[in-house]
Amino acid sequence: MATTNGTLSVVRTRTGRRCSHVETIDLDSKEESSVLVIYSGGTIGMVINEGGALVPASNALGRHIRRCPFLHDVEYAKKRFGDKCETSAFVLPDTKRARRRVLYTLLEYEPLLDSSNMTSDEWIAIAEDIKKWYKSFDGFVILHGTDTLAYSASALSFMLENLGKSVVLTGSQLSLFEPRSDAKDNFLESLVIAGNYVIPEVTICFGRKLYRGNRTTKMDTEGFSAFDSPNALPLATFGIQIEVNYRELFRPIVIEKFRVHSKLNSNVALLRLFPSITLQTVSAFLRPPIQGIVLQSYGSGNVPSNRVDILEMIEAAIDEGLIVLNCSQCIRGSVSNAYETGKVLCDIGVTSGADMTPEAALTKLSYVLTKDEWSVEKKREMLERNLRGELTVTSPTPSMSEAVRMVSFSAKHNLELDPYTAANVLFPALLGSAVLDDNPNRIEQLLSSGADLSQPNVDQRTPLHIACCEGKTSLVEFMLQKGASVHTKDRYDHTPLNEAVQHDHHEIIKLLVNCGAHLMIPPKVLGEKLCKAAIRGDVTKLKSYKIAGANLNQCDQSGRTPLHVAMLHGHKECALYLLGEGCRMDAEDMMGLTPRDYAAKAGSIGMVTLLETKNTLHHVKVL
Ligand code: ASN
Repeated sequence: MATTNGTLSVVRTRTGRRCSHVETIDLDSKEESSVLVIYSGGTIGMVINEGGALVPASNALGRHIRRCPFLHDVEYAKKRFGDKCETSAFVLPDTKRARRRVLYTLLEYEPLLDSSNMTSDEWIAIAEDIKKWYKSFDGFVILHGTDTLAYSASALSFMLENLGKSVVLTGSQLSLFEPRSDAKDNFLESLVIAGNYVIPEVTICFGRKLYRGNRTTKMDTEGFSAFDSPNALPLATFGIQIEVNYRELFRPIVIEKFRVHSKLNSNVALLRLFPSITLQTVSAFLRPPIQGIVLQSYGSGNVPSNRVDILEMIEAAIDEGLIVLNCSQCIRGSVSNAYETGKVLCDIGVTSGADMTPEAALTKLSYVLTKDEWSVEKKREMLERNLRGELTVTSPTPSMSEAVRMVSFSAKHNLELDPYTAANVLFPALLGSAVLDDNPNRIEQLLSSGADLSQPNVDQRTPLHIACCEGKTSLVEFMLQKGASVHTKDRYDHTPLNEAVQHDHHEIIKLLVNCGAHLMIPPKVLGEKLCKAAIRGDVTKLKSYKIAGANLNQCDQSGRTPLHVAMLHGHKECALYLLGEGCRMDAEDMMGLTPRDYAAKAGSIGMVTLLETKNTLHHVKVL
């Protein structure tokens, strides 16, 4: 089904369900960022049908956004995209307080769904699209109905493994087409977050707050503050300033690339206990094909311990390999073994769901059950483990002693600093100096005092930028294992990977790439950089780009590849390296000239011979 929404042209997929082609955005300014908006449905784009009920309207939201001055800056788009501005990417107006202008593309699904009609197939489709476009965009926003938003966010949080970029889900209580809609703020704030902050989590942006998706639940059918995360602080709040709670962010702490786990097990169920529940009801939940249930118990994880019939039935099912995950019916708090009525569950092998929401517990179960490489014991163990910040593990509360010391220092010296400003300004500086001193112990100390590796300094540089620039390989590894983000861009648009490439730290480049880092440079600009290196005959630099994932056949604005210019300037070693990496001798520049023509025109006989040597490639490999 073809739909056009600005930059989007659509191809039907195998399932016939969704769109699959998106134009990427080449950023040409350091002040811009790119966001892919996946539009799955929900009230945000609904209209009233003939029957008087709200239903999603296809091909309408994109057109409407183009006419909304608070969501699309026509003037900027005209300047930026010229004649193509009517179909170009959307441009978020200048929000003054956000650093980058957010350019975004809309990918509208077909059909659009009320989220009550969504299934795990849609979660998989969203996860696959994020995978497909992961390298092309700085962040992702998913427009979604509110009814099952918490389920989708929870499921995605598990499926998107080693996530390094912001994925923000949002929706609204009133349609964007309505004047009093909450959609405008929710959408706009989501775009600001996805385009300006690296919050490597699946989050929900709603009612001026950003929540961790798998901690969130829909609390209100009517209010604009429809969501809450009762057992976790919001990750950010939107006032005059956007206050990001950096210390609360969850980050992958392994050096592994982003990947998507696109399988979920549907043989799961939620069993909510109630007084006088019959054995037949319980038994219906424990029978095949069910493989796991979330048992919603009373209070802090209690069940009727006098119902031996039920307990024996549950125990028998567990012995057969069924997983029973215990969560509370209460909105706030955790299950525990405080009461005899709770301890009985532990005694019969029920797994503790700690303080997970039912949405998180169910989707985690569904995810864990598809990890075929794990035994049942391992699956139970992983369910109790904190995988994506979905449950609380008691860790020592970081003391603010360091920040307090800073404040007393500032008080003594008459500097006006409250503890938060002090922490925001001074911690990044102290971390930076610990990096320069190659001192992991001091970094560790600062982290336990409340510092955060993702908190940027005034130049938006993180400690990882500094370590990559200085070539501190073991510190880079150390910080990646502490969750440092590889995607943060500094004031000059440099990621840690750019720093490592610029300074030719090959081991660091490898580490970063293994942790999911990739070059975010428009192809022609990359071509210019490669040609510049080849003009200098700088093989080390070309190797740096190669390790970072660059295509060495990439041409510049004039169609010249690095091999063209290496030939032109007679850099033999460089030409040999490029040939060895499979660079093409027949690549033509804008005037139809090949590297061979360049060598001939430059009068470099040696280079022509080099190219003409029959066994050049073999020779190069040997070299
Ligand atoms: N029924 C709608 C949905 O979940 C509710 C909403 O989006 N506010 O799609």
